[in-house]
Amino acid sequence: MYPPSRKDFISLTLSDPHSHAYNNGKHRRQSCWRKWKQLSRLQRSLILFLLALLLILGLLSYPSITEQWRGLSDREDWLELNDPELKAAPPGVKPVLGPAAGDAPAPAAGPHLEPAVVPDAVVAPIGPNVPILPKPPIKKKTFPNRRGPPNLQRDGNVSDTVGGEKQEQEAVQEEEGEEEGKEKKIVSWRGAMIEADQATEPPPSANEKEAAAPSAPVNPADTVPLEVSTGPADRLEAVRDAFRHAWKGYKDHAWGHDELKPISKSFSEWFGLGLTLIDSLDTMWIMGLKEEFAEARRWVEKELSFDKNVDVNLFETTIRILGGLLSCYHLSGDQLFLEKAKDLGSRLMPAFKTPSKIPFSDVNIGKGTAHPPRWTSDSTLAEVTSIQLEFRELSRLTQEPQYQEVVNEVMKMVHTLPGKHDGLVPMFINTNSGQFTHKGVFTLGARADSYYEYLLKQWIQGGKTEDDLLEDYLQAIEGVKKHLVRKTGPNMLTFIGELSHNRFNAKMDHLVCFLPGTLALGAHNGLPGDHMDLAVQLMETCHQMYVQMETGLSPEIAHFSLQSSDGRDVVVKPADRHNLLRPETVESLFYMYRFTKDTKYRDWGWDILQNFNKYTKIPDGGYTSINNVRDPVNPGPRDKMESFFLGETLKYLYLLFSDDMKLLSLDKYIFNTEAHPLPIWPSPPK
Ligand code: DMJ
Repeated sequence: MYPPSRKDFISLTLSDPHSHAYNNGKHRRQSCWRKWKQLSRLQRSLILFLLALLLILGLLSYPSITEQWRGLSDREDWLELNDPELKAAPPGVKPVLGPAAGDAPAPAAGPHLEPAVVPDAVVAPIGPNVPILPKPPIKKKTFPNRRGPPNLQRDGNVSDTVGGEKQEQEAVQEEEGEEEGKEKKIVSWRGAMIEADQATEPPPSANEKEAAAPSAPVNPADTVPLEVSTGPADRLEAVRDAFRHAWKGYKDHAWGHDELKPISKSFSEWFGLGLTLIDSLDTMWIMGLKEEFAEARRWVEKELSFDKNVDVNLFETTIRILGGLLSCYHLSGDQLFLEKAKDLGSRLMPAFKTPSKIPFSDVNIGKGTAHPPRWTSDSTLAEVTSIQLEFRELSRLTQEPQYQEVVNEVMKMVHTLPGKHDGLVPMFINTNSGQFTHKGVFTLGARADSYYEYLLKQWIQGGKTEDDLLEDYLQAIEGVKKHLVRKTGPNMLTFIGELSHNRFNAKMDHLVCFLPGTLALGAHNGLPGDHMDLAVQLMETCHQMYVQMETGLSPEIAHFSLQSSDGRDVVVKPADRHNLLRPETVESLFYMYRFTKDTKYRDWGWDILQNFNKYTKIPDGGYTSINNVRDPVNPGPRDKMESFFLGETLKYLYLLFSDDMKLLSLDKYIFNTEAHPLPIWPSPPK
């Protein structure tokens, strides 16, 4: 519910409509002064206040202008630091940079904490094997929690922004430094930038048209020079190296904290629970990084405490921490992880104490209280329907039914709820009424994605016996095919768009690239063959989202051209050009390779890894999100390494290159939405 709009106002008359027109300047000045003196004190103060505000706004906009200029000079710096000849290189062509130096295993020295110090400039060592990243963007504002309020959509396509939500949206835009993004409303959610305008089939802008060359799907070799293809063993070792490098940054500068800021060599906290460390544990186990695993385990044993007065997000904590702990317990058999999982699980339970039994988004794990976000009593649909694998498993392991009961109740409610559209679900659900809200917008991207994923995976987890889950999944995929699947005009690439109040929007989040993998997993488990056909087509599209970019890395959001005259298939809006090191495409590549053995999927994954190494690797340790996948010269490092880069992206790459098909067999394990493997149950749920 929103507060009623305020009706009180102050009327201010700045000119007298009946006054004469003046043609004498002095007279005009005197008259202005007289009028000024006639104003009440309140009116004068108000005018002065407005003038001061305008001045401040003017001053604030100054840095963004200078920053544009600075961006250009950064580009020059980069070129000068390297080879002058490079200046002549055509756009999009970047020198091949080999693996960075300093890839050695993490040093034996113990972890240490460092205060957050942001250097003015990052000067990378110069050498043939060291990628040089440009200076980090200068942040104008910092935000305590970038996973801000959701973008509520009412009455059509434009999101309503209320009070603090609007301020936060604007500030997020400022933080991203994407001046062009201001033309639309965007918010951050689970790290994603989400566009408010949901229902257009936008023709490319004049500039985009100009830039778009009519093309067949791009061959990666045409856009980004790649190293000579290597065998599976080398590739496995390359992923291990990448992990060690990421871990080194985390260990050196963020040990025990949530996320590494690799450029400023500091860290950021989200929940204060060592998020990256826990998210990474099973990856280390799988990669055989024993020393690293042992050291991290010691931290879990000695330092990790959930008895903390801290608000955590139920969904993120469940998929990353609870899922990570449960997975480690299964892989290592170490009771410590189960004990920690039990402790956390019980502390998350207050989230379910709501009038509708639809859980609140946030829980204070120390106080045992829960609440919705400040701006709404809604929960996000994907969040309340993507915690089931973990809670159900916790019940099975502990023989305590309450965990499984609360999450099964949510699924039961959603199963029967009105407001679905051929199996597609709205993005929000109210914690008081238990009804869908903001109906009419349907996406497979942010806020709905893992609902679909968990329908299938719960069905598989429970031994394929829970018919409601299968029914909902099959219906949803039919809904996807009917309403959301389209082909691009230029090269007939199949993509998944969005539906907003019956209008189709040719927009696809990178998050949607989980779908090829999920469809393939369904087909592998006996679901219709056309699911696999769709998976193959979508996998190609997700691949194209990478190779059609100058860095060979996908943007956060792609728009697709529907007209054959449009030239390019994939169009990226300025505000969507960032890459957060997300896993969805490599996740799907892993499934596709396991089920088809087509080596092209491995090659595509290999290209992605190399491009992460070229454009996101920080010489001293760690990888960073970047601002612009279309600018290989200045990709714009963001100074943040998401925990899912270690928990998911590198793990799926490793599994993609591994020849050991028994390593986490997909007939024995299902991966939660954060890539933490959990066993498929030997017997159906009670
Ligand atoms: C992860 O936390 C999970 O994969 C989630 O389901 C979606 N977003 C991120 C990765 O992109």
